[in-house]
Amino acid sequence: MTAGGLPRLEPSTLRRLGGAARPSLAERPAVGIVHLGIGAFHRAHQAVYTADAVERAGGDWGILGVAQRRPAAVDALGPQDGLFSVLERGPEEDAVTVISAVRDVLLAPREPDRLSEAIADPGVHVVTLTVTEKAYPRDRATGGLRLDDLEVASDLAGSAPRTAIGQLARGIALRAQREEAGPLTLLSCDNLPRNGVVLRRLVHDFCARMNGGARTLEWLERNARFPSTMVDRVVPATTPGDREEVARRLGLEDRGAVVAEPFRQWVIEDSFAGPRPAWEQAGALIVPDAGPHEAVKLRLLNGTHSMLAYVGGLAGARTVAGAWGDPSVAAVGALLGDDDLEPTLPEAPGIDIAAYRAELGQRWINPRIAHRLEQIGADGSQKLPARFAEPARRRLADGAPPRWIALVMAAWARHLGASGNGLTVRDPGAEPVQRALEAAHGHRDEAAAVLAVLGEEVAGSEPMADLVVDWLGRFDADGIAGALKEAVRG
Ligand code: CS2
Repeated sequence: MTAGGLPRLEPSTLRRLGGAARPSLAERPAVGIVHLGIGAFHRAHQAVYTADAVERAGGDWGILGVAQRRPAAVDALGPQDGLFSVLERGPEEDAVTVISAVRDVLLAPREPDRLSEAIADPGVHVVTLTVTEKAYPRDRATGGLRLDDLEVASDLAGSAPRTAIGQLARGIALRAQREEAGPLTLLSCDNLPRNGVVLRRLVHDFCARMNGGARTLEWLERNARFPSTMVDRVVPATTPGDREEVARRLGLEDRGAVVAEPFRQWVIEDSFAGPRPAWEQAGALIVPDAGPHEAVKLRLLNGTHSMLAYVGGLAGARTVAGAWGDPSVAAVGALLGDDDLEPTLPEAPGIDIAAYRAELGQRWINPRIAHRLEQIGADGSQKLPARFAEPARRRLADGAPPRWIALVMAAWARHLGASGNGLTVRDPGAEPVQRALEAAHGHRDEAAAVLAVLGEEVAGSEPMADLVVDWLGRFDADGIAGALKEAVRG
């Protein structure tokens, strides 16, 4: 029994329940996947696909979920034998499903050896990752591993690894010593363009510099694959109210519950080193090239999300639904898509962009999903380049400076600056930008400070800087609401 008087969700209590929410626990699969970053997104996305795939096609595809830093997920899921529920909030009604795909959990810094052993285990064929953008320590100029990152340096020096890249390299080094272990697929599920290519480069760079890494590198070349993927599902942070709702529906307390919208999508490049779950039977698309899907989603969904966070936040909204409900902000969203993002998309055969955008609008106004702008606004220093660097470069090259991307960057400057926009700043990577903003004399310096994250080409562009300066001037003269109204009218 828990403090609230309800028994905790775990196999024996779940067995007593009836109803559709109950998964079969008769033959839970053995671990075949190691997942780095067992946060809410993984639980509501890949774990759901994997549970569905196993239910339909079988296979030992249980998940060992690894928490990277904080013990919260391990403390929640450990006593529940990996069970947790997904509370799906549709526009009109909710549904709750218990997912049994997670077989075990561990906290990486507490059990580094167990993590390496798991990556080297012959029964494991796939490692998936949702570690967020900032866990890919890339040099902005070269795209290679950032050697000046203190955690990377400490991992390379042989300490218990703190970075995801160091953890992978250590596990792979062990696997390379084991004849029987077989090939391995490493699947990044983070919101980065060409996430598989990025992950491959970082793991290779790390192994090349690691003590005795030559053999591991050779093994990697022959035995590892890094498919790129596009993942999509809105997963707002779980609130106490959500947990109460789950408790009411299950009659059990679930400390690992997550909330999600009904929509979910997963596009995976068909480049696996060995066996994989039948994810396509759970609705995943397995394609030769995930690039077009990735670009469409990262720009139109995530890019517009960042606009809603900074511009909507400045206009006083606190959730996606609230920001999208503000006519000026929604008009900016439409213009950003029309003028600055859509023209930069690659050929995307089979994707109906107009229908995709219309569906995004429907997802965003779902009033029962309280997707907080603060959550989206975190880590802008990592997210903005992934979402806007390429479109901004392309628009500038086409002689069509991207006015709405410039607006987002100006709003980001206000978010990070002394006056803020009312949303808490959570972005360790933004320190250099914040320092530059503090030292700024005027709008031109502010523009240079924020544009730096979009890379040299964009930061060095005069027309781009002019646009950001223009927006900052309008904010000062007309206030955000006035500036937006005026701009969308024209
Ligand atoms: C969001 C994403 O927090 C953010 O930056 O843009 O987490 C977004 O909700 C997901 O990518 C949707 O799939």
